[in-house]
Amino acid sequence: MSKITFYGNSTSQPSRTVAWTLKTLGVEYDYKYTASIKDTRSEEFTTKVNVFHQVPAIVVDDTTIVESNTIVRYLINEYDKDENLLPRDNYLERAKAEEILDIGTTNVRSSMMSAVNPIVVGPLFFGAEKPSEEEQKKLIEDLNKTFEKLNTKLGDKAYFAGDKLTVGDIQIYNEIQTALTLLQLDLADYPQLNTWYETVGANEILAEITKEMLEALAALNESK
Ligand SMILES: N[C@@H](CCC(=O)N[C@@H](CS)C(=O)NCC(=O)O)C(=O)O
Repeated sequence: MSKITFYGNSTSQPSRTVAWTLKTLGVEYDYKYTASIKDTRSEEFTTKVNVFHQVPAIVVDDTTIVESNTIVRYLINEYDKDENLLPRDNYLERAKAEEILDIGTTNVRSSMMSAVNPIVVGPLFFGAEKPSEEEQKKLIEDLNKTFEKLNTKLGDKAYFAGDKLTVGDIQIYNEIQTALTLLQLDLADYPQLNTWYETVGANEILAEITKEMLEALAALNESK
């Protein structure tokens, strides 16, 4: 079996998706806690792990892989023989599920970040000025449009790709969870999405990872 080293941290949404995949598949790995900015921009990390200074990253024996979706696809191809996290042999079913994974890191992530960065991350961690009340309202409205679209995309399905949880649900959950927590929002106006959010959040491994995120966030806030 290959030796896997995982670089990440629990406040990073895509790192949580990789952590969930490793734990759910029961893959053994060494964890190297890597703080965003402080560690990711260190010379050691950028020369040895990821020149783009981002987590998550995994090293499989001597090969480094970055980008959360590439990492989870690799882990699933290698270790998910029973097709628990993504369909394997039916390419159309696979594409339906992978589409959700990619929507998580493109549309959903950019929409969350467009609100979370200026309203919370910039002012809290980089001393940036907070946008005006009016600007904040507009950013939240844009975010709500994404929730509305996700609600429509979900329709009456239990999960985004159908009646089975796939790793794309986890990727989207982690992005939404960060936005709801940092911006103190809820999904009450999006009933299907709200039910989905509660169902996915009850996954035992995910709940444990989310708890770690909330603890890490509280510690970060205290240190400010
Ligand atoms: N598309 C990447 C996004 C990775 C990313 O944005 N990582 C952030 C943490 S969530 C990071 O490491 N930032 C540190 C930095 O920019 O130095 C993925 O899905 O893996």
